[in-house]
Amino acid sequence: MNDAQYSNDTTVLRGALVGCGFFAANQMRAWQDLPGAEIVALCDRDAGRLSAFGDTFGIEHRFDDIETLLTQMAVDFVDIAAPTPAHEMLVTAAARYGADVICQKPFAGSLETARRLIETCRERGVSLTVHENFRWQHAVRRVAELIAQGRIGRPFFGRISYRSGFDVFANQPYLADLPRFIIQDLGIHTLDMARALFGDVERLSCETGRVNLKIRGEDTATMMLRHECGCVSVVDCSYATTLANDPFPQSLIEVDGDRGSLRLSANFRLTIHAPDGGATIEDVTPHWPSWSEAPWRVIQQSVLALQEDWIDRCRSGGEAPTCGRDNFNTLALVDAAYRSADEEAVVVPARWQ
Ligand code: NAD
Ligand code: 89V
Repeated sequence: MNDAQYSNDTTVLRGALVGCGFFAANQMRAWQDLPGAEIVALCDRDAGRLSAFGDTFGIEHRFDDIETLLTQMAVDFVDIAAPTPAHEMLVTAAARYGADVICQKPFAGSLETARRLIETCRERGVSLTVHENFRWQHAVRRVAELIAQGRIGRPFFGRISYRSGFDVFANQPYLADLPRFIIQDLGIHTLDMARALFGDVERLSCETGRVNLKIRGEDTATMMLRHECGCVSVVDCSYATTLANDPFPQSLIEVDGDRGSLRLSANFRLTIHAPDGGATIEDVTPHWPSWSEAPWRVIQQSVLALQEDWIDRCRSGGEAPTCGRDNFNTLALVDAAYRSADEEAVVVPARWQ
């Protein structure tokens, strides 16, 4: 659909949710909270999951394949919560039927595929939004807002730190088998936050490690980014860190500017340090969705915020901040991080142009 078809329109957008696994429940609950959109059909290749999900959320129209769904149901958008290997086929099918696309991260398995999907959606006149939710966390948005307002002057250093020992493999067992794990699954979010706060990246270096020998991929990564604005950031993530008060799944943020600094701590206290030595503490605890539950609340809040913004932009004609073209540059940082670790070199990431 093009933007003009939605503008000044208060009809409820009709969507299909594809993939009824672990994470889809968050997207589904968020849609149910939002009056501007309704999920009218579900699709999953796994009959058991499809049936359980449909019953839980009261969705009658259920399909085991996207083509049949799109032939039989008129939908404005397709929300894809299936894993990355299925994305190319699903995005292409949705675009072919003229439906706007929301797609989970990583939205493509390679930069080449990402380019192809962006072009396909453009040619078909449908929007492509990546469901990159971490930058939609309330506390992260407040940090971004303070930086944009110039509250700490020009940022010259940033740190986005995600360290945890939480057993992510319990809910998402497939993560243990990924040859590339933490950067591709989690670092993609923290790298995207670095871009949201400090802009695009000129060069990047990365060191990885595997502490948990029961999994295939790396579970620690430490990345250093030189942003175009001159700011240098350290983006570090670990699933091998033992902590008494594990902040999972929060990211802790530090930003130093030439007129002050910011510190976001795990208890949702954001401290703004001023040049005169004073400090102001803001409580940036989000308003939690009614259906959210520990420890997933920060993620669930960000899912709701992303989807709410997506509906607003459909109405106003704007493009989502995490549209395909924007997210290409985040995907390029993931690609650059692995290249840097493999080649033991500083890497210049690809860039959408
Ligand atoms: P999952 O394995 O629990 O669920 C995926 C579902 O997709 C399964 O039920 C599977 O049968 C179905 N599926 C696969 N191929 C399909 C196809 N061609 N057509 C229809 N259904 C198909 O996985 P998950 O943990 O829910 O992850 C799904 C996606 O969400 C991944 O891309 C993952 O990276 C992402 N994710 C994002 C976040 C976040 O915070 N943004 C968190 C967790 C997972
Ligand atoms: O966001 C994600 O993709 C999840 C988690 C936060 C658990 O790593 O896999």
